[in-house]
Amino acid sequence: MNFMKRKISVVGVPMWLGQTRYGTNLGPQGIRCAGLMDRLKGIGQDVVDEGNLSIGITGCFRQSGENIKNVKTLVDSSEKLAAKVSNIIQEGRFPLVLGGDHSIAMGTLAGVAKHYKNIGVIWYDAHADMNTPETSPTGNIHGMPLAASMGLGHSALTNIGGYQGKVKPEHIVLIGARDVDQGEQQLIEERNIKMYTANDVKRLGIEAVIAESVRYLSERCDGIHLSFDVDGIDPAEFPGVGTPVANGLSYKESLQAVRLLAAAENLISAEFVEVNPLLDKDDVTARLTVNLIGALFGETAKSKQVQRADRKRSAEAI
Ligand code: 4U7
Ligand code: MN
Ligand code: MN
Ligand code: MN
Repeated sequence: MNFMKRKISVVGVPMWLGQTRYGTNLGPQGIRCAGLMDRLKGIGQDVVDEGNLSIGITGCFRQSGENIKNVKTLVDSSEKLAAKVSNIIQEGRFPLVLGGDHSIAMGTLAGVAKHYKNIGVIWYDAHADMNTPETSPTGNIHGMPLAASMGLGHSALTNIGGYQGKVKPEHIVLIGARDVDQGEQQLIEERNIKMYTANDVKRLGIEAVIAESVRYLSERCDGIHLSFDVDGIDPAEFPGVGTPVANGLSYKESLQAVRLLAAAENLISAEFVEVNPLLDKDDVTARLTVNLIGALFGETAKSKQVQRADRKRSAEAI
């Protein structure tokens, strides 16, 4: 399988206030410590680690009178991330954003959408993340980023980046959904949003789902963003997540999904979110996430073997 050589800039976003469980802020370091940079360099990608975004979380929860938590912190950090992502694209590089909880997608998309009029989004997730303060059962912003990016919900969120409507409903594909709230379901139906539930994937096969998704988005969009929430994968295999939902996609299916996306010339940006090292078991979620990211950028089982042999040789040389 061919893969794209890209100039990748990694940026970590140590955010956890989009939900209530401390630990997703440690996601970027967890993923790095599981070997991300060496793996991407090992397959010959030009990759730079730009470090973590400094988002200055000072307090804990802030709940206003509305059903939405920590708005100000989230808006400030999303503005920073939007500017960072926009700069990376300006420099001709590919933004690879490491979360952090999924609220960070508002910032990523605000940055990417400055450069692309019609971004296509693959939202790989157990959830639809299309709540608004009116529909949200929790008030947690990590359940709202896709609605906000479509221009729906709290005005502080929809205006991130200084403009509204980063993504059009017909340019979204949900993959792996299996815990969709009532208001979200209504929105999906009203706006005719394309969705492959976890059951659809089992029925159709992941190859067909990715092929159809890429075809659908390529016909309509000028680039594809991958927003990969690791809770899309079954919690038996990916335990290090804050909102686990049973009957998920398998790791094997997910690896196949990103392998297929590695060949997509119109993939313009990606984020991997919701890894919580404090809830993980023996770092398995972080380590397998690195496998997924490696595969998205062209790593194959064979290239991993070659790297292991290289490492062994250089260890012996010392
Ligand atoms: B994630 C939830 F109610 N829908 O809005 C909500 F079930 O980024 C969960 O996908 C959201 O992990 C999960 O709080 C957000 C809940
Ligand atoms: Mn999510
Ligand atoms: Mn989720
Ligand atoms: Mn839920």
